[in-house]
Amino acid sequence: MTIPKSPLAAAPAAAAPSAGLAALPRAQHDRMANAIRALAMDAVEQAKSGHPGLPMGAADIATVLFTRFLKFDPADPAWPDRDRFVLSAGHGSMLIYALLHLLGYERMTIEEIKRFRQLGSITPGHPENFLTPGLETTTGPLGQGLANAVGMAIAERHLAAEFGDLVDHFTYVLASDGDLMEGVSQEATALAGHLKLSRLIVLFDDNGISIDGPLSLADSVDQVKRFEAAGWAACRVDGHDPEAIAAAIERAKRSDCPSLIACRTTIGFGAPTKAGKSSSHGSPLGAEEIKGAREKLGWKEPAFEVPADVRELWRKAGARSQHLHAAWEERLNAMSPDVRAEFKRRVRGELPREKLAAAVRRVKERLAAEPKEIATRIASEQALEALTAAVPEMIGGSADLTGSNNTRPKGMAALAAGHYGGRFIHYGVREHGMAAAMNGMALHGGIIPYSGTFLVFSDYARPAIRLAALMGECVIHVMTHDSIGLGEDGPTHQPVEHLAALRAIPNLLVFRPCDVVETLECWQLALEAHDRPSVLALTRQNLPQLRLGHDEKNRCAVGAYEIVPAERAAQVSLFASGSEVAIAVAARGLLRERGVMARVVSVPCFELFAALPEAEREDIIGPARVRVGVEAAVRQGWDAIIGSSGAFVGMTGFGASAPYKELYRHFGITAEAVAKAALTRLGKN
Ligand SMILES: Cc1ncc(C[n+]2csc(CCOP(=O)(O)OP(=O)(O)O)c2C)c(N)n1
Ligand SMILES: [Mg+2]
Repeated sequence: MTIPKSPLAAAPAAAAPSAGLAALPRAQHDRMANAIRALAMDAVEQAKSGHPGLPMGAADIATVLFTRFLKFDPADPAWPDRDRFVLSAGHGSMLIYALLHLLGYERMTIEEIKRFRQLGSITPGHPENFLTPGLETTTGPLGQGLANAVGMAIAERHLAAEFGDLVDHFTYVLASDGDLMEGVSQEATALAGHLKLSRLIVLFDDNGISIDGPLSLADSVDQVKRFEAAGWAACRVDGHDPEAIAAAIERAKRSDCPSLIACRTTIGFGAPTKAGKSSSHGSPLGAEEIKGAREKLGWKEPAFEVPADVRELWRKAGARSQHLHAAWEERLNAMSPDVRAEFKRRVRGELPREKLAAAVRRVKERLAAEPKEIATRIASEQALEALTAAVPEMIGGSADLTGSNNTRPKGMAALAAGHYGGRFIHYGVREHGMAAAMNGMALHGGIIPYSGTFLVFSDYARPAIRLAALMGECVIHVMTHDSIGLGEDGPTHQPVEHLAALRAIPNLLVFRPCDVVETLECWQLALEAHDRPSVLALTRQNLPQLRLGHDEKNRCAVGAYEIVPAERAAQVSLFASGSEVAIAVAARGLLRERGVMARVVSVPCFELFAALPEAEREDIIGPARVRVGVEAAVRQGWDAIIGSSGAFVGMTGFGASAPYKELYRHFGITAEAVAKAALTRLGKN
């Protein structure tokens, strides 16, 4: 096969592999790679579904990487300083399952390989890191893994700036054509090039095939030029030539920028009639084809059997980094007790609880003494000043809306190329790449990433937010300008369905605080939710402080609570979130004038409320006959609180461009409208 030359491909290869990375005799390499191919063919065949093409095509790349470069220890998959390997092309899951099995990861038994894609196995269709020890992330939606890896590489540099050589590893990615076609790859790799993440190495499975057929049907990008334009080192190699792959990785490791190695491969390598064709991408090869492949590859063993010599070679590869692990433990033990304790705390993902509680208390006391009428985005900035000082693992950022999202507290230095100790990331206008990179930072460990954009653009970040929820990662999205209350920017910028859409994502916490105190409380809850992502929906416009006096308790923790009681037995319960709580409070006053007793319940978080035992929920909802919900958004989701017979004051379509007070009047989200809705239900209108 002729490999097109790029300028960088012509650069001299490393004279010799670095110490301890000895090349394998070619025959040994081939047998090791063929073990991956055979396990992949057999598992897919047994499952009657799956993707044999990628594992068979990329087996040589993986064999070189895992036997000569990757630093890892199967005995401790969570070793903090392991190199990260991300299989971004998650459909090729059998590649990583075969590797974990062959390398000696205890739980990846041959039985698990035989149960590929079955309920309860640790070998699901696409890799799920929360099921399978040894997986760094959950992949399948193309492009996400690559963008996660960018976040991992950021985390590595940041923690290295703080903890020195306790954090000193590479992040490798195996990406497919599909990964590179997805838009998120552009956002993430542009950021990686800009930040000069030289420890990020992407091995591109450049097989020229995707599901529909040859890539030429839909794509003609020169990926090497594309990555070079983004500040990467990029080259092409023959992806079935172990020495060429090794030399390219050696070069990449020495580069002062991130590297792309386009490895030209044949999908389904070894399959007699399906190799090089999309037919090997995503279905079992069939008994005949597998028989032919075994002959072609010289693999004589029956299904699922790995000969002892090959098993031995793989086990040796698995044990390769044990001395590096031991040396790392020694370095950790040589650290001062304070640094060691702090490092371990961060890695465990354990908050500095006392410092955090003290910070929250201080701000609450200040707000009790001096109430503030400010936008919740400003309240968030003020909360962040205290919280980021108490919680050093918080790394902030914004997708080019820093001044609007208020996510950069005073004095927080930028994290930039060569200045990785900074704690604020200018992500650029890249919401999707930002959210996916944040997932990678959280997955890396030692960091709680938070960021900012407008709530309406949560759609641009949604695929990554969904995966954070699936994986159970603590990432926090500050999303400001959360309703028509943003005013003049108009309906393109005014979210109406976004709260409902975000609340529909399982395991995601969506907070919409009503004032400065609730904002602080919601921040605290988001930080404490160590296994869930959060969105904080915040206002552009000022809101009165409704929570007056000092209250030690985090009232938002139950998701909904009575913020203003009725004077006597309530006939009406008014439920509202965020900026509409003040409207509900005003409506309560109007109803009082009409002799109707109403209470107001603030609902800062549907999910926490829904998690309460039924009796507690009933108690908060209360016995009042009439229930009215108020939120400047669509009704969807509110029936769980107000019932299908409840009244709802909100939006039924898109917003409009005008000063916000006018918009609230125009769309009828006013105290008068709320009072009227209640009176109508009481038959008093
Ligand atoms: C976001 C997203 N869109 C679509 C898919 C469905 N899908 C799985 S693999 C694939 C493309 C296959 O081509 P390639 O990435 O080159 O992988 P190869 O066939 O070479 O292994 C597609 C469209 C997906 N997994 N993720
Ligand atoms: Mg492909």
